[in-house]
Amino acid sequence: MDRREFLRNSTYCGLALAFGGPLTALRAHATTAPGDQRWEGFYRDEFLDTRGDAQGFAFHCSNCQGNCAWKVFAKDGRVTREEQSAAYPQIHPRIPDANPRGCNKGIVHSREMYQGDRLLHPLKRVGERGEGKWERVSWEEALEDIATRVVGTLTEQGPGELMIYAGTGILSQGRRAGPLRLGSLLGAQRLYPASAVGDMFTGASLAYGLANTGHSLDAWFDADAIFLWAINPIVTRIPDAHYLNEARYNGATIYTISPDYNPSCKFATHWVPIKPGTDAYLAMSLLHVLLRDGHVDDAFVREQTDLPFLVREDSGELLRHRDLRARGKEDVFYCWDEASGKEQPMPGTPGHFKKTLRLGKLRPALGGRYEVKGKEGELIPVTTVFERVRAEAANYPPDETQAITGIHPELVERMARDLARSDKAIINIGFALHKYVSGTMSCWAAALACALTGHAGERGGIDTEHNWSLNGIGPLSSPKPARFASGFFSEWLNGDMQASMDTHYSDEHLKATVGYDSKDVARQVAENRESGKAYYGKPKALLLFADNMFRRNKTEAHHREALLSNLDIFVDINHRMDSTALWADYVLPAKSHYESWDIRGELGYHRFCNVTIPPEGLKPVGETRSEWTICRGLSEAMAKVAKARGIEPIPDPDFLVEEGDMAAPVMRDLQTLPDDFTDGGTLNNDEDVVRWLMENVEQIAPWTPEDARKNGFVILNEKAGFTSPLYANRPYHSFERNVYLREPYKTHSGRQQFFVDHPVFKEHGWTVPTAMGPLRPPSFPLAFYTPHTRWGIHSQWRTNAQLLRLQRGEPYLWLNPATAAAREVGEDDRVRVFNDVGEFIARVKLMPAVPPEAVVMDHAWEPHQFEKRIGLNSTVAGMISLLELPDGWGHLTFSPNWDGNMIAHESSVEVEKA
Ligand SMILES: Nc1nc2c(c(=O)[nH]1)N[C@H]1C(S)=C(S)[C@@H](COP(=O)(O)OP(=O)(O)OC[C@H]3O[C@@H](n4cnc5c(=O)[nH]c(N)nc54)[C@H](O)[C@@H]3O)O[C@H]1N2
Ligand SMILES: Nc1nc2c(c(=O)[nH]1)N[C@H]1C(S)=C(S)[C@@H](COP(=O)(O)OP(=O)(O)OC[C@H]3O[C@@H](n4cnc5c(=O)[nH]c(N)nc54)[C@H](O)[C@@H]3O)O[C@H]1N2
Ligand code: SF4
Ligand SMILES: [Mo]
Repeated sequence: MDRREFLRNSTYCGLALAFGGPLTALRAHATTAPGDQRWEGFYRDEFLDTRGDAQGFAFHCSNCQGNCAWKVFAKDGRVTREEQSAAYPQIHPRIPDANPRGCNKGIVHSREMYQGDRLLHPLKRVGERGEGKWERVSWEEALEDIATRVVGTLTEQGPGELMIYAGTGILSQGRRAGPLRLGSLLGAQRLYPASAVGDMFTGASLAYGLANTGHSLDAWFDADAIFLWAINPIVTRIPDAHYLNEARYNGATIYTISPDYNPSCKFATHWVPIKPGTDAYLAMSLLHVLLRDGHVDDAFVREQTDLPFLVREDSGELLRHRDLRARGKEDVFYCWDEASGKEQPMPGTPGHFKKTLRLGKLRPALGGRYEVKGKEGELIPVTTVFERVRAEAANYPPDETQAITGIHPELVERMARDLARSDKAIINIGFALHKYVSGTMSCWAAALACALTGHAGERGGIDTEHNWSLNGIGPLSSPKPARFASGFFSEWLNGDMQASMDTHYSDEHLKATVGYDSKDVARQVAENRESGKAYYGKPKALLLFADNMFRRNKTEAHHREALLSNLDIFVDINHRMDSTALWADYVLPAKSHYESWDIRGELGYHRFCNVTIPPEGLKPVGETRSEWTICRGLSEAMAKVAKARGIEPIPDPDFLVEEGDMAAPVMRDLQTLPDDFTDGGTLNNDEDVVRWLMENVEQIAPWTPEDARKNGFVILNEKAGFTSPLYANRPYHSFERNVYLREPYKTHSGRQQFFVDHPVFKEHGWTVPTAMGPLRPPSFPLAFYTPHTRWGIHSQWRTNAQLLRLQRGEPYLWLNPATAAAREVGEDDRVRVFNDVGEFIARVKLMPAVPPEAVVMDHAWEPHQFEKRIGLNSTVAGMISLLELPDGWGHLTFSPNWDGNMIAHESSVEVEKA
């Protein structure tokens, strides 16, 4: 509702007219004398009017980790406002509560719902793809045509040619279940979203066998030291950022490590102004100081890590049982036991009969060189992982890495000291770190720094992205096996990304900065295609839900063309016309955040599981339908086609099920699809789905939808923690089961792992954490990186008029005044940003806070907000890291905890006046 509309509709109207028209009325109020209460009346009336006649609850199911409960008000079936719910209980009198939660973006959704780019009706493309010519069609017509074509793909080409991908626009458990379930019944490809977008924490995967690990954010409050490493919580974790201020007030020392003075820096005690992409050098220098000064928590390291494991000096590999015994095991590893003066198998390794980290009488040596007798009686020289780590870290004294990182040695010493002497220290690894090739190493080294200083459990440690464990969802989202595919790897191949990598990065430069070249990448990619990371080929049919694939990917247009050229049919399901929907054959209008039942409990920054319950009597916006309803409609339309054509169940031999003593292929039965989808008519709508989840996910027990009606949320129980219990009255810390109960970690060694002897790691000298990068080529002078924006969750809310007014209304980038002056560019000038893979045009905002060697731009303007509709990813060359490709070595085997990233921040650019 705009101002005029508001004035027309509101009860204030009569009063305004009495003053001689709305404007006069406002002016009269603006000049009221002190003590005049009429302004208050104005707002009270607005409040009353927009609080409407019905109230529900909602959260935003976008890729925002906030997960905030809102009250949503509606009048005459139309949402009129949202208010932050402030009902979360305090878990302990000494810990600040999680209220009120919310942000500038969430609160505009009531307007965004009705704004101009909202999709209202099914649309069918009538011009060329991307031409923007559409015809409005009925749901029946759209579903029938889509069903006919998808059934054609399935019967003629097989189930693997269909991709049903649910992107990051619906990351809740309710709304996401529709596309997942349909895809699973049909055997469609399903990309792993975390790696498709570049949000994998492979450094944490290496160390813990877990990518997402950490704390609930109230755990910041009583930390002694907090290291914000390539993360900007003031902007990207808005509703929890208060815990940082409160921690500071409570005595914490806070470091921010970032090239720009980002908004979180002013809440820190120290800013560590690192040069872009050089973090692995800083991390190695931290290790250098810790080891040099003996800051080693001896007991912790011996028991909880692989640092005492023996390494063969001849082969450079871990000493294994099979080295000592004929037919010995692959996964039993050894230490040098000081008590018995010989090698001993470490308990808790996967192949050891003792499934505990408890050392008993063992006293594993951390250092030294020894000899052990091999299976043929030969003497094998061995040393420890600890020695290897110490030797590697010795190469990175802070006064030498300063030339690369720009960080003064005294600051590094201070960081190391603060980490070592803190009772509780947390290193938050931001999502920006693994968008550099060195991110894996930086994070792995930071994990090692936490291990050396004993930071785990209640003493803190690494925090990447923390999620809760929700069991029991499988039968809903994956009743049959689907083609779960590596996200980054599929995007790499589907988008033909190697082409722009080869253009932008020369092999000599690659070798010099990261030690491998494009041939090494191509070879590993080919090897993985044969045997490793799950990849199912370019799809022929794509049903894309809530994903802006053609915006988020690197070399936008090249990726798009490579994928589109192979597609017989592309259907986009979104609540608004985004840059990807623009290229679809069909666009189907979805409901958005406030409009259907939903539930979200997996985000681990707080313990509350939010539930969306739309206000009573809410009218659909246009002809929008929920994802569940759309998928049910598709299943019905497909069954109709299958019946008409007499299509029998299609065998899918990629997946086998037991049938008596035999293995039989899974059958994809199109005729029974609607019944299978609704589970015999019990899961008809979103409310049914939410009820099912509340009844079947044990972490949500004992709550019911009726409980959620009180405040829009329920509270997860103790079982929600992956690696620790979630205590009712304490912040969550990870790895308590390992640290206190001595349960093995989910790694190859059963311990925190800092030595990997996969052949690729060995060949490139990566067996222990080391430094590499930065990779950006010198052919263009400026680094280009794109932190996440305050004004949207990626492209969501990015076109909202209110928010655009707060940020110049059109795409702009930040330039250091010196960088701008050298190019005779001034404030608000239009500039061309270019390199050898693309170019785009944007305005300049002069910003002393960004480093002179970089162009920094808020991530996720829509390409169609730029001139010529070319967005910022046009200048980002494709790049994947060889470190993230190896597959099939212990815990480094494709799974949600081992996949890779599309590298976003290693391209370089030049800027000139447009
Ligand atoms: N408001 C808002 N919140 C969001 C999102 C959003 O779009 N908007 N998106 C969500 C999602 S999906 C994600 S992935 C996260 C991302 O949020 P964050 O984890 O905070 O990551 P970024 O914003 O990409 O970058 C954080 C900071 O990294 C720093 N940085 C850049 N390059 C380097 C470097 O080379 N070294 C170091 N040490 N620091 C560097 C920059 O100062 C930047 O501000 O935010 C989530 N939250
Ligand atoms: N250069 C560069 N590239 C990057 C990054 C970077 O930092 N730099 N960051 C990367 C990261 S971390 C991420 S997470 C990705 C994010 O990139 P994308 O995954 O493309 O995220 P969005 O642009 O938010 O797209 C989500 C879509 O979901 C839609 N949507 C929202 N709610 C609903 C709903 O309820 N129903 C339906 N059907 N649709 C809905 C939204 O309208 C939006 O179009 O970008 C990646 N790309
Ligand atoms: S966008 Fe995220 S932080 Fe903002 S209100 Fe919604 S859930 Fe909360
Ligand atoms: Mo992300």
